[in-house]
Order: sequence, then structure tokens, then C-alpha cells
Amino acid sequence: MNPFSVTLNTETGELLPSTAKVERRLKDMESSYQAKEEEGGNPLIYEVYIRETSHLSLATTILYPGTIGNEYYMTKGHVHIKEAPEVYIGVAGTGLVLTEKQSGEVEYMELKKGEIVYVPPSWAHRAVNTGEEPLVFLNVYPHDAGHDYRVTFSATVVKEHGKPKVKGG
Ligand code: PAN
Ligand code: ZN
Repeated sequence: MNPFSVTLNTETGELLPSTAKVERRLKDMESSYQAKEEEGGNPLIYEVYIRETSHLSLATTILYPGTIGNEYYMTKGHVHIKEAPEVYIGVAGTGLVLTEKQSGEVEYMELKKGEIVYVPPSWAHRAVNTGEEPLVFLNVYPHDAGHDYRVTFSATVVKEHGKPKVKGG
């Protein structure tokens, strides 16, 4: 393949041109939250723009602000099927990257503009928006990493007295 460039809109998180776009609403990930579905609502939780190649994939996520019960909006989260690492580059907003090993080890790191988080292979990972603005971040990972969504996270990030608190793990 030839070298190429893509444009990241650092305000909206759009990555163009992209090869795929994913939207996830509450009904696509209800089991991720402890609270039951809110009445009548199926809010958009996040959008992902992906630029795939045959080597590395580039993806931006726009994770909207909000809570379901007392849990902040978060991505579904997964572990890579292959021994593949991943880099998170914070672009806008504020939040956390929650990482967890199947052995139960938990680590979390702040994500905001200028923060870069490295996730080694075999750590499950998800992002959580603890702010009032959309959390925008860029991920870089091997194109054939594979996503296993059957992971469970023992840590959760809740809003307590207006502030984020990591519980469990
Ligand atoms: C990210 C995620 C993205 C959406 O690009 O795919 O943030 O999260 P879910 O895939 O958990 O819905 C990544 O980790 N790629 O490997
Ligand atoms: Zn991943």
C-alpha cells in the first residue's frame, strides 16, 4: 500500500476519509450498565470512525457525556483476541481508560487532550467519559487485533456527589 494521511477534526472527532463508522446506543450495550434501561430512552452513547489498513487501524471515538443510573457513559470494552497492544491519544474532553486483566488486576488512567495511554496485550480496555463535554480520543492498534466483547469488568466508574469515583476492582 502507499502512504496516506487522514484528517482528524479535533473538535468533533471525525476522522475522514474513514472506511467504517460505528454507532452504539444504550440498547446495544445494556448489560454493560448496572441500572436497567431508562424509560423510553435509547440515547446515543458513542460513535467511532475507523480507517483500516492491512497493518495498523486508526480509530477515533466520540463518547458523549451522561450517566445511566449513577454510571458514566462508557464504551462497551473488549480484550484483543491476538496479543495486540493499543495506544489511546486524548484529543478533547476528560475521562478515564479502565484496563483489567482476566486475573482481576485493574489499572485506570486519566484521558484528556495531550494524555497518551498505552494498553499492553491481554488487558481488557474501555473508556469512560467523566466530564461534561464529549470525550474524543484516537486509537492505534494492529488491524488484526480482533475484539472479544465477552469480557466482564469488575471496576465501575460512578458519579458520587458530582464527582467520579472508581468502585470495585
Ligand atoms: C477502540 C474501540 C472504541 C469503541 O477503537 O473499539 O473505543 O469501543 P468498543 O470497541 O469497546 O465498543 C479500540 O479499543 N479498538 O481496538
Ligand atoms: Zn481495543
